[in-house]
Amino acid sequence: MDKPRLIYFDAPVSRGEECRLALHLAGIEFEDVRIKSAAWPAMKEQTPYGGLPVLELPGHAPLAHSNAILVLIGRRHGLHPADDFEAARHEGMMQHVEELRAVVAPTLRLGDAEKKAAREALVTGYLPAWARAAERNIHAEPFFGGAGIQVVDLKLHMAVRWFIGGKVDHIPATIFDAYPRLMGVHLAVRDHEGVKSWTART
Ligand SMILES: N[C@@H](CCC(=O)N[C@@H](CS)C(=O)NCC(=O)O)C(=O)O
Repeated sequence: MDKPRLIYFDAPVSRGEECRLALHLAGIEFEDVRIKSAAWPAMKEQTPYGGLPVLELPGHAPLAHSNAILVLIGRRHGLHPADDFEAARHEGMMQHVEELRAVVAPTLRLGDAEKKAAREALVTGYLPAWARAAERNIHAEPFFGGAGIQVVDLKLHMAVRWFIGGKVDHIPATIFDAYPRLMGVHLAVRDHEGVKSWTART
């Protein structure tokens, strides 16, 4: 291996896409390894924790868990705060996004009727509570930490984009409309030139 490899499923979404974006914004040339779903079961136990993404860096063991990957890239390439308290605050928000995914992911596997009930409950309960907590922890603009884009912003962007695309059944695309700071971060990332240049090539 002579350059970093980022291994994820063959889709521009979620934990994998936020890591690809971080590598791209960091200016790192990397091998974008995309795994077809059919190949995954045989690979699963070969990964550190049984999930993707995995980042392979020359001379190191494979690294898993999206937040660990993002923080490493961010620290090395100016996309994560140097101040340790501010860094921890960013990591808290990144964990907040992971908790959202952990709550919503099980509904992906439900049958139609159960999925509808579970998602409607999320719309009235968990999702607004999640967004309110995100909103009260965003103190700057346009990005979470102020003027510069950082890895936490990529994570917030991917989470918001997932829901407002209108493709998550039973969850209205307007779900985060009432949260201007959260939406502001999402829009600032969407419109960032480096992000657009990645999106344009995939
Ligand atoms: N905590 C891990 C979660 C990894 C994870 O669950 N990834 C999903 C894709 S986003 C996955 O690998 N799903 C397939 C599986 O669990 O078998 C992270 O942040 O990367």
